[in-house]
Amino acid sequence: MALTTLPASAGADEVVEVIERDGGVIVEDFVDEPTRAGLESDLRPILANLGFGQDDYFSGTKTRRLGALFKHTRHAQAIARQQHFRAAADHFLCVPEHIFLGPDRVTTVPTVQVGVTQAIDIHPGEGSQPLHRDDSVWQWRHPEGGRQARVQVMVAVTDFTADNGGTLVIPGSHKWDDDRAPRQEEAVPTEMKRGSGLIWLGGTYHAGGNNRTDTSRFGITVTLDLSYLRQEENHYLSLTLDEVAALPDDIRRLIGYQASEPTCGWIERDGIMRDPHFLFEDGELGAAQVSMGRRETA
Ligand SMILES: O=C(O)CCC(=O)C(=O)O
Ligand SMILES: [Fe+2]
Repeated sequence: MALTTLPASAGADEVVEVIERDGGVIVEDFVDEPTRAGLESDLRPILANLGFGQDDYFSGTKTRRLGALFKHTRHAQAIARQQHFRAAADHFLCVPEHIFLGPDRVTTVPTVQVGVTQAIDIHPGEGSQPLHRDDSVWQWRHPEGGRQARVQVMVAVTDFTADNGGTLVIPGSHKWDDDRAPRQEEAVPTEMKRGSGLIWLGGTYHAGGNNRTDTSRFGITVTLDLSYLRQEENHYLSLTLDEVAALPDDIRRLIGYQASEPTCGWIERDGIMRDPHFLFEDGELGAAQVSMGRRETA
């Protein structure tokens, strides 16, 4: 079963309906050509100066990854604002819940925030990633009252094909519980023209694919996440970096300058997703890399 592709003229209802059913959908012309070309010309030169990933479990060894995209290109803004993406995030994430304040039943509606911005450039010879759910960063459980925590997009900067590592997706896997392991033969490749976007849920199993061609597959992923998946008090803005540096190591880590398995809280430096505590280790990058956790089964 291939993923459904909708034209850019599709309504929000159609996009939501297909995602409800399959866990993901491809939208053609997700960004216009000037935006796609701008993303490519702003980011390719930066990527070209980065090394490859350093682990064959997740990040790959023939893949270049760049984060902090709002710093590197103004065209990333168009992705975060794209209408189908936002409509899907509104539908799946901005779900009202009630709480009680004494006798008063009060409705709360979460907002969304950008969780990840990452350019992913898969070079020839890269193998496929293990199939995974990106909401694993919070150990999200399924079904969590049917709630989703993340709506994500992969924008094709180059064409995505079955041969060049087009994102593998298991349709319908957003409905699976946590005891079912994903199998490679259940996954279908995302085949889409450059400028298109694959929108999928944090609970949908997917993976970067194997690039068997001689050119790179360049995509940009942006996530919209539940805004409350963060610290209640915003220590990042309450203390300056100098004030944080003056704190003892254990307190610094406690207020957020530490990543959590698997891969939550990273900062990209030199193309590697790093545990942020390296920032305070005498300016040394160190070997700090986020960890996916320990493998229990082969
Ligand atoms: O590059 C891709 O197609 C997917 C990458 C991915 O799923 C990830 O790095 O979490
Ligand atoms: Fe992923």
